[in-house]
Amino acid sequence: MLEDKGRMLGRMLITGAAGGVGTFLRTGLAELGWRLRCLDLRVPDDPGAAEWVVGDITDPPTLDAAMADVDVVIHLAAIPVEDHFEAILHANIDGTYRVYDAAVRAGVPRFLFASSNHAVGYYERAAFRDRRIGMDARPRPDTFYGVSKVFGETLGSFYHDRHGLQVACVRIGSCYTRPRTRRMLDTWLSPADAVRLFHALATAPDLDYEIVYGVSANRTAWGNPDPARQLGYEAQDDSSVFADQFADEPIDPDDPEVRYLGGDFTTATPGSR
Ligand code: 15L
Repeated sequence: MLEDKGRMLGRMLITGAAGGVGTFLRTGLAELGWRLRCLDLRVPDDPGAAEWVVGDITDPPTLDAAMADVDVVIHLAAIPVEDHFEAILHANIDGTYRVYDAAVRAGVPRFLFASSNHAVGYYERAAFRDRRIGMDARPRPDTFYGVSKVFGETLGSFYHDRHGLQVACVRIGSCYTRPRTRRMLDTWLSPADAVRLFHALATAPDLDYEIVYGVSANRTAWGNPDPARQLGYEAQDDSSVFADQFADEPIDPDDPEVRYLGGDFTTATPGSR
């Protein structure tokens, strides 16, 4: 075990570790000294130094094997966009339940759930020009995908209250190497800040249950940064450095990408993304 600010780093399970965010996190967290166990449907071409478990999160024996001697779970595995409700129900709702349940049965103390900005995607952007949206705002999911993320946040609250699981739910914005759209200037989470954020949440000395926004220090961010900051996250990157590349784009206030926090997810239909 390695020590980080007085807290011992142990074994971390990352579900969905072969995906985009999973790849950013497993690369950066390994460099910080975490002993990683990665779970996904396949081993990627760049497996790194991690131990890999190949299987489906809805398979109990796979999960039981993956949870052995784990100190922190980062649950990323999910359908990452809108889809038919039956598919979302299987992967994102039943799958998330099974991962939480396996973690509690295995005695894992801490659980970091990858929620999404789409848990509040139907709020209008204009309402948050001069103020930040906090955790007290009721969820307004913009898709069945967003509903599944609200479910995961709520299930985490239940598992915290019933079983004492330490839970942080991260409403991840847009985690890519750079913003891909103008809207992402608000929601960008740089890969390096994603590593900083999840490392902070994994090592925070006092975590009960919290919902935090997963974004970089973007000048136009709309989520309240305080809960994540109080858990030790200090974002270092800012999407403003990319703003010029979108400067010539017309801004149509009726465009869902402009009007809503969740952008064009508000008009997404299964398979449209
Ligand atoms: C998400 O939660 C999606 O999984 C990701 O693909 C992006 O669409 C992101 O939201 C976003 O809002 O940019």
